[in-house]
Amino acid sequence: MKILHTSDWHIGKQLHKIDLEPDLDLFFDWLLKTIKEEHIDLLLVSGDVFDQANPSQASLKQYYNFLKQMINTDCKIIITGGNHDAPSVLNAPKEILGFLNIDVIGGAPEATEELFFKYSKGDEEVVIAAVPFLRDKDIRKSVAAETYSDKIEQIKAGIQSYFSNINAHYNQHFKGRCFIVMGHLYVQGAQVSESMRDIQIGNQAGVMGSIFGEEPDYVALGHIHKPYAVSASRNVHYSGSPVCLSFSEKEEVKQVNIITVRGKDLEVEIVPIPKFRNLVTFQGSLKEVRRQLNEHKVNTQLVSLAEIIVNEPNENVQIRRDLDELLEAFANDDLVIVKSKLNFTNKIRGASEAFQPGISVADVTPMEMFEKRLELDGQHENAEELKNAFRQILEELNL
Ligand SMILES: [Mn+2]
Repeated sequence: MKILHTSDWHIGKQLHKIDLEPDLDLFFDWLLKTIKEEHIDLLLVSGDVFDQANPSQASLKQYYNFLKQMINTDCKIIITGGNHDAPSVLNAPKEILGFLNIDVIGGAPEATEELFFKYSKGDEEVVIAAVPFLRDKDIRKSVAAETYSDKIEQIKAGIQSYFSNINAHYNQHFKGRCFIVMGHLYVQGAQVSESMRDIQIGNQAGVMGSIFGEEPDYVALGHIHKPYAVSASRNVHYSGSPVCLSFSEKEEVKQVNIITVRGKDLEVEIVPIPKFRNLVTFQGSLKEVRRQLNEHKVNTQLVSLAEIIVNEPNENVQIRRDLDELLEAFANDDLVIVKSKLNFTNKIRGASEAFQPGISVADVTPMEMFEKRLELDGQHENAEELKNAFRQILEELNL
């Protein structure tokens, strides 16, 4: 039996106002081809199907268009919800998708057994625990946490006991069979990228890889966009996102994982996804950046997206004007500039660093803005607490 693990599609994602729909269209074409050629029996999607809790009609269309094409294959699908997904949105078509061999777990169900699926092909049988992103209410007892760090400890303990219950259920009903656990969470050790939320950058609710216990033969994780083996020997893997979702991911080779199951023996194969688009950063003086822009040639199916960082020694109005002019006039079939930044390395003494002209609000995360605001206030005794409280608000607002 062959299983393909992917996650973090983020359908509907825009990178600095550029829609990544064509990138995902190319990925879905490639995925369908791979599923057919490799004779994949089961597709696992470990959360963050959509980028937004309320996906646009175009995003829903792209999702159903992919599922529709999958119906013509022999491959079954299990989809779980991530922190970006609204459980109700994923679950809405659950009943009808179930008839089409597509199982959906949008959010944590009441009963553990609802997470369990059994698939067999010939003599092979696998048991899947399709754990979605676990929300506060799923894992935390209704005791009020005194401080942010208490809350984080409660969340970690809650996640741990949730996965212990999953293993207990497996031991009780399926012991001895090949066992795959899905999850959408931050496991410590993984690297986070720009496109992740501040709460994950805080790293505070990260759990250890050991929470999955001895039982699973493979753990199919989502949430971290960089492909990453938490433990290669214990088969705990992040497949990563299929396309680059931020400039910090531009060097990554994206992948899907194909797992071949023979009894209790598993073989994991890392399959690279072709690059459909390059994200490039051009950095240097305005003159150097201009040269790099003109020299860039596209070598992928989709036009490259560029961020440019101009570093000039001294504050100079003319440079600012020249850069604005360049951005306005730049037109190229190979490249679109989506982000630009102008730095003067010799700062004027006393000038506020927090709100330099040339930095767009769009380039600053809410957390960075808050931190800068704190800095402007000067010394704050409880700065860390304030930051944690702000992080908590962001998390609760799902920003
Ligand atoms: Mn996520």
